[in-house]
Amino acid sequence: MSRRRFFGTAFAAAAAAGLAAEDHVELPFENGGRPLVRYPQKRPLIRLTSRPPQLETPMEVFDGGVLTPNDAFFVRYHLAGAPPPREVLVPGAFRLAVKGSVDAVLSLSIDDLKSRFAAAEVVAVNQCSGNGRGFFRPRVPGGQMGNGAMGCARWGGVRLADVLKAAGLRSGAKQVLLDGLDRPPLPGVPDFVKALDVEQALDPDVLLAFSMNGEPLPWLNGFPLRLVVPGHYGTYWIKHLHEITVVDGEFKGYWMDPAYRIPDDPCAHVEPGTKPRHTVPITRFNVRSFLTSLSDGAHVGAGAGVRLRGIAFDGGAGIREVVVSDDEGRTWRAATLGRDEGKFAFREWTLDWRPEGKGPRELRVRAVNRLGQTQPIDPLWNPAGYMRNVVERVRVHVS
Ligand SMILES: Nc1nc2c(c(=O)[nH]1)N[C@H]1C(S)=C(S)[C@@H](COP(=O)(O)O)O[C@H]1N2
Ligand SMILES: [Mo]
Repeated sequence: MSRRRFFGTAFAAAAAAGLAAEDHVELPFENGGRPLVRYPQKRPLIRLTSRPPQLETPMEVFDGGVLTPNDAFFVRYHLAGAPPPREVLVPGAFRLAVKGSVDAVLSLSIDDLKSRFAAAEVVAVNQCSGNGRGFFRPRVPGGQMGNGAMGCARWGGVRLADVLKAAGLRSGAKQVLLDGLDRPPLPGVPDFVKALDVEQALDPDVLLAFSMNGEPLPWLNGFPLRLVVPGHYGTYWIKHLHEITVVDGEFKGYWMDPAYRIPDDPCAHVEPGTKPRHTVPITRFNVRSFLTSLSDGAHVGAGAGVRLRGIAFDGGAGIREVVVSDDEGRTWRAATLGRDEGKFAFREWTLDWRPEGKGPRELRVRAVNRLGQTQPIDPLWNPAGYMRNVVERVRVHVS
């Protein structure tokens, strides 16, 4: 069976009946029940919606190393018709167009990208702006995700800057618009198009990626080509990228304004229940850290030592320190940081813990980046449920 047929039938089957529900998880908030569902090229993942497919990674996957396996990587789409039609899966037919305020319009196949531009690679976290939205109190509208809308991969491709230079930016060029092959299901629904300022688009860290952890991109993560904007929220990481348009003005499309905007405040927050007076487009990740080796409710033997393990990341400064508390934040101990895979990657941390006494314990983990930025003890709130980065707490039972 051809690749194309395989995807077609597998999707039809999964979509038709919500089939292949293998199990069920309860995310720790109201209405947090979710099926674990298997999609093409994916192991069973936590399904938020089926049209379009939106899948979360179970937390225990992050305990397996700093690179999230492709088959466990989360999936997020906006338009009900996504992923785009399976014609996309014919790599020979695929072309990336570069047009607008450029000297030469380009039409590039994946092979053109590979042969005409220098290879580039980055290990980087992709995280949805709404990762952890389900925990917001008061609750906010939008996909009620736990913390599984994130992942870290080794992305391979070419630099967006090199492709833009090959096209030749005209002097008035101000923004670069990025569009994927998914199309609105109805007229009037705005196409998912994002904009980067030219300076940002020319940043050598920004890639047009065709590989993920050494394999072609999975279908649901943007095959055959996606944008990778290290340190920036997933909303900019356009999947199935097929059109780059350079414009002289500021793009005002729906997905830049009013969508994906945060309060214009250093911590992107407002008083719970209120609206921000001014907003700006969301950009970089704030600092986050997680304990991955123990889940809420886990039992730990008294007297025995246990090695705690987890991950931390930020928007590209890099992680300086991770500290852990087992006494409601009165005292903190520094964890040992694992191998540095680069400033955009998950950073592993470990700490040997010997709990004293028996009974319930709460473990808290907090990271500090190289700019001295850290995580709030109490959650910050904004009406879109973006950028959650509170110090996470895991309750365990020592017995
Ligand atoms: N074409 C396309 N690209 C897209 C989106 C989309 O809806 N369509 N969603 C974006 C959002 S909001 C996120 S969080 C990331 C998620 O990437 P992933 O599905 O590979 O995990 O894709 C981004 N790229
Ligand atoms: Mo997102």
